[in-house]
Amino acid sequence: ALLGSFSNLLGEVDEAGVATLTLNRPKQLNALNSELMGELVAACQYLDRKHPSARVIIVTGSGSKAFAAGADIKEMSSVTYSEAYNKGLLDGWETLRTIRKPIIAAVNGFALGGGCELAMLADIIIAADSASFGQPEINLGVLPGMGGTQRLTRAVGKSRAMELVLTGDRLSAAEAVSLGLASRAVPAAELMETTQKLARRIAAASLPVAAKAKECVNQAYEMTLAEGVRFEKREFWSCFALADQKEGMAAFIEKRTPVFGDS
Ligand code: CO8
Repeated sequence: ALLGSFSNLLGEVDEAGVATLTLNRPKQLNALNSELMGELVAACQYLDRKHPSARVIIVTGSGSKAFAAGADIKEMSSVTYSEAYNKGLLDGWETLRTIRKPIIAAVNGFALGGGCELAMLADIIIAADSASFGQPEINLGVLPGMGGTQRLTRAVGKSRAMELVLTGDRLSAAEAVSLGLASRAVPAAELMETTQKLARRIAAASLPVAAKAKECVNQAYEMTLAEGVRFEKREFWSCFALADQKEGMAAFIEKRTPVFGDS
């Protein structure tokens, strides 16, 4: 079913609970203006907390050329420091961190600047072989401002991140996979099918357990190992408060497919 009406976004949810949000400014290579940010964040919040059946969110770009070629340079070009600071220019993107359902970025073409940072805000990146990742902000007289200096460094290590951020050079899909930035690269024509297949597998899990597992993995970037392991242990123990734990283990023992009720 179609999801709302947006100016910069297409949204739908299928029977399996897989929501697809498509950045829809193809003529501007899906450049991320503030209106698009507002719509994407609101759509994700709605899918996360209020939609009756959405279980996994796919974010992709319309057209074959770009996932997103960055924040909208035309919108930003005349912004002053005080406006950026006082209005919190583009800081709404961090709200995506509060989304509990898994988010998969299906990267078709350019994922540059804010586009690369948006992909890294997702939980899993699947890249079309046409994908190209980079942080070209240095060439515009700015630096990555949507988490790029932090998430790229955690994804590919300091030396490579430093090179990418200081030169604006791009990574191919194959390089992104070999560095661990993306989990796989697939032929462009198979990108959505592969991503939907993965999303449907994730959608079959117990929703609260998938959300807990996602939160635990993300805590690996926030905590020391000792704190992270303690966090994980408590979340693991808390699974035993769910009927889905009983169902999952009973189904294994009875050699059948589990039917999770999300409770
Ligand atoms: N913003 C606005 N418009 C864009 C953008 C963009 N980021 N990227 C492309 N467009 C527009 C172009 O202006 C052009 O429009 P028009 O036809 O009206 O001239 C149209 O999209 C097509 O683009 P091109 O003609 O340039 O297409 P090419 O195939 O020749 O080139 C490229 C494709 C290489 C992707 C090229 O468009 C490009 O270099 N784009 C800019 C990439 C970039 O520098 N991105 C970083 C932006 S800065 C950023 O993201 C900062 C994020 C942090 C901010 C957060 C603050 C908190």
